[in-house]
Amino acid sequence: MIDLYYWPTPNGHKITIFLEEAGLEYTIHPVDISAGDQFKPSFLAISPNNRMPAIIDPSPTTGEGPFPVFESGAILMYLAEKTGSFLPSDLRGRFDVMQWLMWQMGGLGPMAGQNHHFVRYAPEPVPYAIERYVNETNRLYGVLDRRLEGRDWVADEYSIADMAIYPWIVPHEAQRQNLDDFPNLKRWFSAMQKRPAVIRAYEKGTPWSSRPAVTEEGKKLLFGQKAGK
Ligand SMILES: N[C@@H](CCC(=O)N[C@@H](CS)C(=O)NCC(=O)O)C(=O)O
Repeated sequence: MIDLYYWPTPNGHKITIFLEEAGLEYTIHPVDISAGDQFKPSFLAISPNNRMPAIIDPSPTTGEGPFPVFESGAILMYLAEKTGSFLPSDLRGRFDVMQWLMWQMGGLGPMAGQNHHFVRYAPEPVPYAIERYVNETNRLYGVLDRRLEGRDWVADEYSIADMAIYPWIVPHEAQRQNLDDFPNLKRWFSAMQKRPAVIRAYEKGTPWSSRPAVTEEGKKLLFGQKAGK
């Protein structure tokens, strides 16, 4: 039984998608990032970057006691290795997936994250920042659209790359992107939306996702962080 430290945000959804796809049993421990749960010492012991998601695998295949993992990309890689699924074992296939996972972790996630910040949460409009991150999100959508031309999934088979990318495309309207401009991406998005495991994963978040993602109090906690807190 995997312990999942989770809040229903794009990075959180990646992991419930994997767990549902793989049929692994898991317990959700909500980490209300608007209420400051991510700063609790018990959580920092698992995730020193005070970010969710994180997991603890109580029974890793090495058998050396519970194993904690933070960073959603690392969690996906860990779970893929543990289960032998959604990550090819041959070198080319493996790194075809890994490069798109890294593209999401280093590109789409951070850029769309800044897009969300300046479009939705900044206390006053900063036109330069909005244009910069909406444009960069648009460029990345274009890269993904070209990759998906003539293929069903981001790599040859459905993989952890699809699982990592999808939750960052779900808020495309809020990111000021129009999927009609990206026909291959739109087709892939629709196929992802229909997967039963993806539907179940999003349903798992509903007890918490009906609340506002970030409250006014939460904004102070989330957007004023410095070293030493
Ligand atoms: N690179 C990290 C990013 C995780 C992340 O940014 N999580 C956000 C929610 S999506 C969070 O926990 N924020 C809490 C905070 O900013 O204190 C990952 O992919 O796991």
